[in-house]
Amino acid sequence: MNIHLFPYKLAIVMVLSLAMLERLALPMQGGFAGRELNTLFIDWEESEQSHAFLPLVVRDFGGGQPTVTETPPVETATSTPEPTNTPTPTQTQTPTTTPSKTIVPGRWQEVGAGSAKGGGISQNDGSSGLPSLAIAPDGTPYVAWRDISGGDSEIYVRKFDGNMWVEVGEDSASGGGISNNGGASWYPSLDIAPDGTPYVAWQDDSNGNYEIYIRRFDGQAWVEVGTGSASDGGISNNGSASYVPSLAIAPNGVPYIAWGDDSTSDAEIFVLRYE
Ligand SMILES: [Ca+2]
Ligand SMILES: [Ca+2]
Ligand SMILES: [Ca+2]
Repeated sequence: MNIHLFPYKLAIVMVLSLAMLERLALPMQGGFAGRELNTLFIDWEESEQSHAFLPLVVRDFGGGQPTVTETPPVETATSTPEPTNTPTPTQTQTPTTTPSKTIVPGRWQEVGAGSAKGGGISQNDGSSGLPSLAIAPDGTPYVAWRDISGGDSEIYVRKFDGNMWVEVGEDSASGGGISNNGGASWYPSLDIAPDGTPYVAWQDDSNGNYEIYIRRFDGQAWVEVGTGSASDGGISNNGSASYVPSLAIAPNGVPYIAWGDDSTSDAEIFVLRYE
């Protein structure tokens, strides 16, 4: 406890803590109101808290009721350090590549722009139809179809290179295509061997009746699979109509072909494989 002597007559300006003000206000108002004082004794306890927030107190004890004016607390105990280093924003990097198209899972998506609208992947003026699709071991999709853009019906092939549908060898999807003959070439069936080699079988009437033809792409051109597999009697080689082949290649690379054949009056299913 400390005791301080202050010779004031009209007003006392003190810096006190809010706690001390409360302690002093009541006894001073009750004991000294209306009296002139030359001396005022004020007691308070020193504490760290009393210096933390110091209200300004003006009190008049000269002849009337004391008045009290208080200003908002001012924090004086600590100072806020000024930041020494203001971080400088780094240069914003502008993307240089166009974001890829957003893929929404659970929906059928185009395989390359326009693969399922407008000119599709055939992109020609002739009638295009009867597609057959297979996926290579590396994921590359191949499509074969029948097309009359070359004047008579031919077999065309394209594959998707990850960006667009391209020909597989020269003119595989223009002119005479991979059939390239004067007969009606129809109903292609496409499959991919385990080594990535595409094979296409189809029915063709270049021999005067429909036969089953087949070619494979050797990396340079579409070549026959065995002598005469895509000319004359083909692999069916009979006088009856042989049509709508179904091609599949075994895991060991052996191609199998089934087709319908009018060898009897009620038609039959034939199968061959190449070894
Ligand atoms: Ca077309
Ligand atoms: Ca043809
Ligand atoms: Ca035939």
